[in-house]
Amino acid sequence: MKHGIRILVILLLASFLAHPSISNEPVFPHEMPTEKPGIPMSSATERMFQYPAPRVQDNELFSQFKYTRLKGFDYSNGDGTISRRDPSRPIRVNGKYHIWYTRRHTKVPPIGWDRAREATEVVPSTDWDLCDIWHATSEDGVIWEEQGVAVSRPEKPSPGWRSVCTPDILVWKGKYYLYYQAFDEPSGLRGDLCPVSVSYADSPSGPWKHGGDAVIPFGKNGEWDQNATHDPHPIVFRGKIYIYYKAAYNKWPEKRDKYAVAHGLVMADDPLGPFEKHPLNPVLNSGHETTYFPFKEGVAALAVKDGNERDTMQYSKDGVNFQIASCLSLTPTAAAPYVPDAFTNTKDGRGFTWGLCHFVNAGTPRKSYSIMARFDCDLSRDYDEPAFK
Ligand code: AAL
Repeated sequence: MKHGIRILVILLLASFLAHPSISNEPVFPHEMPTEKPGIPMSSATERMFQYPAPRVQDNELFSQFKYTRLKGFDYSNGDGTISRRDPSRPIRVNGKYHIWYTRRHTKVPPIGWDRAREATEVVPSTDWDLCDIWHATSEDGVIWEEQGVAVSRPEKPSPGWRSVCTPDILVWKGKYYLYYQAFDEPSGLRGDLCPVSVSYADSPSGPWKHGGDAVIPFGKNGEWDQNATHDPHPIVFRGKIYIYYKAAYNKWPEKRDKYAVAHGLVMADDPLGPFEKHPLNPVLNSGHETTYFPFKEGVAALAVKDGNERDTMQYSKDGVNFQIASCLSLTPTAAAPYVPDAFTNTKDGRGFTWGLCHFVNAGTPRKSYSIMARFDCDLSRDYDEPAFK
């Protein structure tokens, strides 16, 4: 018995001496300090000081997302011949929300990018092949009324004759500008290596006038955006038009195993250009689509799908140097939030509580199509109620 007690005492003493946390060093304060304290810290604790304040658990750039099915859109019983995807951010004009989106209505569903060579003028390769840009309105963001085509494919060989898709909206000096991808070949061949066109109108209901092609120019040979500028996403920041865009490099067809995405920034004083590329491009290293919004004095970005930093919210004071602000899950794909101050040149961005997104492959592999949905969240500084109770 005595022998046992002696062994216990020796063991306790040994563990006390070996344990580095039992020391006279100050421990980390109970309240998260605003300044980094000069005490030894673990990597995880040290990293907390790289996040924008407040650094507590209730990070205002964190949210969960709740999804709601939209009403008012017909999908031809899900036979894959009608698809809606890549919605623009909703804007509110005269008491109604307006959106624009990629709409495909073909006699047959897409045959797949790997069979793109078999695509014809009526047979689509991918979901966004042979599409036009449509317009819908809503009073509550859930029940939508499809208004008809806003920008249709121009005559061959004008840019976009094969497909126009993936629009987003800018409101600038009382006029409306739609930026979108313009395909000259089926997606899956060299069609995806396409630039951005612009159309403009005096009213959200159009008519839309063609305003230019290749407004976000490709990079020089060897540059990351040398053959695609996709997903144009305009905001007004520091008095200028900032358009964030994506380039998917090594996209189809040759080097799918080396596929990567990044986002760049172009800036202009005139919505029709010329747009100047930011010298630090690319500014985001992840995210299949683009979602940027004014937040506080800077810009926040949602990186969803694709890349090492997928499913993160990022923040930058200058719209250029982004850092991870939070990690998210079940994020909205192709997120298009309703951001009331997206175009007001705010210096105190408020965020958002809802928006639209899309779900791809809503049908079976042979009857593939996409649907749009609504998401709700609490990424607004003016909204204290959590979206989930
Ligand atoms: C979308 C967008 C672009 C791509 C394709 C259609 O979600 O990223 O528009 O080209 O997928």
